[in-house]
Amino acid sequence: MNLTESLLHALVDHGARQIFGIPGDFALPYFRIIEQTGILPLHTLSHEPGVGFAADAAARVQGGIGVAAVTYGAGALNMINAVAAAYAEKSPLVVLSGGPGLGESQSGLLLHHQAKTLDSQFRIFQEITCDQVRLDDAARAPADIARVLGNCVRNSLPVYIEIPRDMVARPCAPVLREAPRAVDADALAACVDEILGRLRAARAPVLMAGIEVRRFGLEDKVAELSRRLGIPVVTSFMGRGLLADHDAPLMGTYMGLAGLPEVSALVEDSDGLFLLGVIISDTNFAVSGKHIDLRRTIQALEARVTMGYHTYADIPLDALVDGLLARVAPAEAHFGVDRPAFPHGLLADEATIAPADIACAVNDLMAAHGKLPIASDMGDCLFTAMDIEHTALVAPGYYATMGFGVPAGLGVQAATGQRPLILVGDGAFQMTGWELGNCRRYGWDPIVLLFNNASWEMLRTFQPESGFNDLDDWGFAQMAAGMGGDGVRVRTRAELKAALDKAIATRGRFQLIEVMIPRGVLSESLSRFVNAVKRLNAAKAG
Ligand code: S1T
Ligand code: MG
Repeated sequence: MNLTESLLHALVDHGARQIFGIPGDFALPYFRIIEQTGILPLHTLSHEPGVGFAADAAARVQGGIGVAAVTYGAGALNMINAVAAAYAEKSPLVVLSGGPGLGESQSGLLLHHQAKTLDSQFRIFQEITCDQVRLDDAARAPADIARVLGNCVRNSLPVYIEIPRDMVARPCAPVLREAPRAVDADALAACVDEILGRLRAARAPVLMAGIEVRRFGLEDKVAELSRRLGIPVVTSFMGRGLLADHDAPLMGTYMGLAGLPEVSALVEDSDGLFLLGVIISDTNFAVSGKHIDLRRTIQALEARVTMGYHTYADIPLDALVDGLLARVAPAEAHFGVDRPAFPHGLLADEATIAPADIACAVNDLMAAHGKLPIASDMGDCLFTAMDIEHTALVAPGYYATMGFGVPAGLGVQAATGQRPLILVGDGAFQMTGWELGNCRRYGWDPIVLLFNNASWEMLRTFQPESGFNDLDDWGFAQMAAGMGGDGVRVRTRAELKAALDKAIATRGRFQLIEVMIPRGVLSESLSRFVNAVKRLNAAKAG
């Protein structure tokens, strides 16, 4: 077995199901082995940001690790934003980069694709990954790979593996996966006892599920735990889509002043808020109507559990959930909640289209044809997703980068085989929408709802006086055919409904529905979010 084969088998062993990538001369040797061995299917895309977003989304939906394979310098450095997004949102992404061979790195010549020094790339990736290795010693490689991939899975964070191009075919032993780390049973028992004591003493306990519940594959167990505890569940903004297909007492998504008042009140009035895998970020908590005293909450994140002024260390989320389930008997009665209703029944008339109409049309579509997993970009399309029925959702809800939506949708279909619905604004589509041109090669056929308000509208809501937020009319729908899909531009609600009915009935080609939205017409969630931010800023300014 050679070093690349050993690495590929280790990736499969740690939960990889495919590789997304773009080669280069520093990467051709290891790409050749990827293609020849077929150990993992390879999907090449058109631009490295898309490679990173697709691999990230695949990791999020399949519950394993995502793999983004690139060349040295121009390739890897082109993907930094996507890897940073994966780091911020705790997605277990493995970056494979080709690199200079030992001989050439000692040639005394400056090499093409190098930035400052030959180590610059390695150092840059140290800032956005939890572990890194350069495979320049075949004897050490199996242990190094085991350590790095073990950290990727254990922390649910990106890692970086550089493969010098003169090492790819070196004989190499197989990688032995690291043994799982033991959890201190006494510490776990004390932690579980204290959590249950606090929840039982609370007048209004609430469980908030965050992204680590998905990252560590715990949705089934957390749904069961919420039923056993008999307490209402909400998701964080980033956790939207969690428990969508599970029988759990799910009230909705917490968005503070930007969200549904009944959900916000449940969280902000709780005296027993259990934050399970929730990132304490501004997008999750910045627009709270009432200040949430985090010292009175139970926070389980990054293998630590904090209550009051003390922290239990080394309590992985899966061990904590198992420990709680072991102590809470199955519920006798079914605990149901009155979940706020989502909009249905679009009026298919000649009125222009608002984001709320898109949510309504999608809810009608899913009611008639079954749920679709959603990949959303950043922009009002993501706020509109809050008015869509609970379904699997991948979105940059915290790091908030544009360009995620289309590549992420391709990653979802590659990973699950399910046809995704992609929500994307015109600004974000200008960045990575062209990855749709790769659908035909792989048989992917997403339905794409392009919110075209000819504007960076989110920015305009904060700074309406700036003319640079105006975007031109690119005519996206007309470009679909050339990329191997079908495109249609819709201006009325009747046209939107007809386009969706045709799209869902057409398989094998991506369906691009360019929805023309009058400038300044926002989703209700975004309107509430902007008003909340403005109110809070005004209050701070005194
Ligand atoms: N560049 C990247 C890669 N990500 C970003 N989030 C931004 C810039 C800043 C930014 C926003 S929202 C926004 C920009 C440029 C405009 C989005 O325009 P569009 O996709 O058309 O969506 P909509 O019209 O619904 O706003 C966030 C605040 O940082
Ligand atoms: Mg726009």
